Amino acid sequence: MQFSKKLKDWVQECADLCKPDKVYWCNGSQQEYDMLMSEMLNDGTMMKLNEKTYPNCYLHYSNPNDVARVEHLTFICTKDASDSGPTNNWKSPEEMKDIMKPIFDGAMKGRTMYVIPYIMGPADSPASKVGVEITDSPYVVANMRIMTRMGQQALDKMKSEYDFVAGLHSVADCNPERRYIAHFPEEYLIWSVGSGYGGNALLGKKCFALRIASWLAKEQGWMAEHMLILGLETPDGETTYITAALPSACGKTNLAMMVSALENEGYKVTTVGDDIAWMYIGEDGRLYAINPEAGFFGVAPGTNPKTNPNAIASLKENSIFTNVARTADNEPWWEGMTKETPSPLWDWKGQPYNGEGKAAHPNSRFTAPASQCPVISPQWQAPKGVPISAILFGGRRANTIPLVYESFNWQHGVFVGATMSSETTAAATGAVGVVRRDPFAMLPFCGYNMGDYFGHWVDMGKKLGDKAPKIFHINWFRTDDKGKFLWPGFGDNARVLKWVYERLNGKAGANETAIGYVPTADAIDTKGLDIKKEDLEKVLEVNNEEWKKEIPAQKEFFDKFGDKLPKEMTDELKSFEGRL
Ligand code: GTP
Ligand code: SPV
Ligand code: MN
Repeated sequence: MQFSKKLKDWVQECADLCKPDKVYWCNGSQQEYDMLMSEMLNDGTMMKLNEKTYPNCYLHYSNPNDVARVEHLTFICTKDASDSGPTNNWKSPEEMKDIMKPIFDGAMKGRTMYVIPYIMGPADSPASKVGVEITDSPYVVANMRIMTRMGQQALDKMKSEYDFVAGLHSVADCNPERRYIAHFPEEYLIWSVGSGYGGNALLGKKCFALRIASWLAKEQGWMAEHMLILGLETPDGETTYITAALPSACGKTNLAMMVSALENEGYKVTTVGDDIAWMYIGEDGRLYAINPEAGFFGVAPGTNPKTNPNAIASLKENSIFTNVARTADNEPWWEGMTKETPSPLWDWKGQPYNGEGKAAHPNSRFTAPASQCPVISPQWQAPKGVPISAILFGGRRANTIPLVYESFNWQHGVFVGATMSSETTAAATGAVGVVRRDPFAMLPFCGYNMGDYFGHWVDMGKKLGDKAPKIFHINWFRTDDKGKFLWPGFGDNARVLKWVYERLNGKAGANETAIGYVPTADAIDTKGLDIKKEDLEKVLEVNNEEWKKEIPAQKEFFDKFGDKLPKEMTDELKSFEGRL
């Protein structure tokens, strides 16, 4: 078969370059997982956590120089620089490979090369796609087993696929000076070297399911987005599906599985996905979404039985913890898990914690099977996906942006997405808390020219016509003068979802403002919520003077794209200025 020849040749090519001691083809079985874990326990890569309270759970400390995505070392290597665009790092494929080949050369000597066939998406979904990752990290293999459908089922699916996305990964010497995450979308190829961490190393996630997939999606007329997918059950017994794009560490996992504060009114949330959505236009002309992943790679700090009980339930067994702290009972711990810091405690570097700094790394994570989430949607593996009625964009902004607003129409919604901004977080290396443009929460993940991406969004709206989902914007993070969050967030965000749902059905009250439709204070259900009237007004406030200050940054950002910026976006910016 032609296909299996391509796979075999590529694996051989990688082995010739990386020179591993042996090549191992992963089948994804429990037995294989247990074998890898016992090897990692022996060599210190993993620690076993408390078998009684955290059965089959393990803890891994990554290299302290390797704890987050590295955006400055991430490249989109297209033949033509303009296809990568002004928001991505670019090198030609030849130059990038010339830089990386010497690092891969012999990098797996003394190690095993694992070949991981995997599916992104439910095995029987026509929207799913196959990938193969080659890695020298058993930690990556173990995480990929939770995050994807891995092993034989992928090889089986490949037989009917025209191609697969190939990803070569080596931790090599884990040197930040010799670390690159490179994408060659024209070849459906990923090369990642020098990091063993999360989004840099689990190549199915950001590298394939967002960067390469967004390229494919543009070519093929679908969408690959950094979005959660949730089902909102409403008092009439129906479920409305909503996606939301929020930048890294800005609340997707939490929103996707929240315990609704309005559960006794009949509003309940179920989870389809917490990080990535692949969306396509279905036979009925509506937009459908599948979750390409099979697990959660969630932010640990801040997760506790109050903020996110469903995450806590999901990670209680069969999970891997990365860079969290550890208690005397061999249980994982992180800031925000309990009020009191346990003592004694060992920090994420394995040192006794003396109360200075953070015990868990701010970007410490849990890897948990999605099937363990108590509110996983009965539809989460539906081959067809779920029909989307609303799309939310959001960011982490201390000022200016109200709790929620609705865009005037699809094109205006695309403008809202294109001008998104957020404070940076610990999910990527670099300064934290700096406001930057993060269009569609895709700044670090768009695999092609972001100007063309805006155009693709405009086009999708034209295709969807009156069946297009309504577009909203949310911000849980507005603060008062003292820096305290004005909105309680978490389960109380259900109050915002209720408003969104009512807007879809033409029921809820709103004021028309320069930025869009903003709820009237009495349109947000505050039953049982202890919030001061002035805080609610403040969190919903639209101050045109503050918004005028956003315009120069939006213009400057748009100017980067030159003639790649769709005219629709220039028009929207002009009308926005006019309204202000
Ligand atoms: P990635 O996995 O990096 O893509 O992140 P994410 O968007 O899934 O973010 P996540 O839900 O893990 O939340 C990140 C941090 O924000 C955690 O520390 C949460 O506790 C916190 N957070 C989430 N939702 C809220 C909210 O409604 N209010 C406040 N104040 N904090 C929140
Ligand atoms: C993110 O940073 O958006 C994540 C974590 O979801 S990682 O897989 O490391 O990209
Ligand atoms: Mn993410």
